[in-house]
Amino acid sequence: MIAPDWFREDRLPHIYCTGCGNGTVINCTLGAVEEMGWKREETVFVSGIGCSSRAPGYILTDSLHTTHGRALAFATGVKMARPDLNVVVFTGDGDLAAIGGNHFIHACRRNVDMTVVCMNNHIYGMTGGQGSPTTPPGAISTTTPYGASEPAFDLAELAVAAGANYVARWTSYHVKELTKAVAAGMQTPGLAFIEVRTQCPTNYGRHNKLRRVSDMIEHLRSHAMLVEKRDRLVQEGKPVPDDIFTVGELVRRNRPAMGVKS
Ligand SMILES: Cc1ncc(C[n+]2csc(CCOP(=O)(O)OP(=O)(O)O)c2C)c(N)n1
Repeated sequence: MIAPDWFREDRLPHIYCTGCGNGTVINCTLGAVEEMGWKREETVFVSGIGCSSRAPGYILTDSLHTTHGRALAFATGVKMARPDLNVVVFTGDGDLAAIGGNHFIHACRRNVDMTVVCMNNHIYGMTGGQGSPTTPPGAISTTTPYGASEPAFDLAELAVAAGANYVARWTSYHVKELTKAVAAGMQTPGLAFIEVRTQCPTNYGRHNKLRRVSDMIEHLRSHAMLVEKRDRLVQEGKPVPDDIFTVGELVRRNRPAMGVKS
């Protein structure tokens, strides 16, 4: 536990399964909050619905646990009414990119001053493992028993294209890099989007030949490629393996933003 002062101990036991990556992501985010020196009464956590969206319930600040897909709409309202507050959103790949997809692109376009941390476990975890917009082609889920046939969204690239001022991607294996990235996002005025690829051993790993938690984390580690390395391979005309995803900082820029503290 990285930030005991921010932890709502009376909410234990938590709902997460053994081996879930969400606790790691919460810890890294709170580590970044501590690095920022934010005060609890000036910070609000907002979420939608899902296992990932239960995270604000374990944090000792005011928070909004809203409706499925609408976290960014509620968070935008908070920021417009009270630009002096620090707003952090926890969301899942289903919450953010399926039912909440439009809120996602428009919050990035508006560049609302908030930090969005998406726990991307490639599945609808809470409801039993249905496929989501980030389920990799070929992956088994309860709605894709023969393997997903659709291409997956790249959430970080989507945020870059839609206009967010800061975008990074890491995994639950890269705890130091992740903490730094969340802090960098918090420091950047405008919308900061941090995608975290994380493990859902119960509803994803068991069905995809990654039965042990350590198998899932090793899979994340070994398939992550630094964005600079990918760019170098492309520049040198060398092949980029199909099964990797990029990690690192994808963008840090200064587009006009909404709701920035004066
Ligand atoms: C309007 C609405 N539709 C569907 C649901 C059911 N539902 C609850 S959580 C969830 C999926 C959550 O998936 P994700 O956001 O990826 O979070 P995870 O549980 O994987 O962390 C769904 C479909 C709901 N609560 N409300």
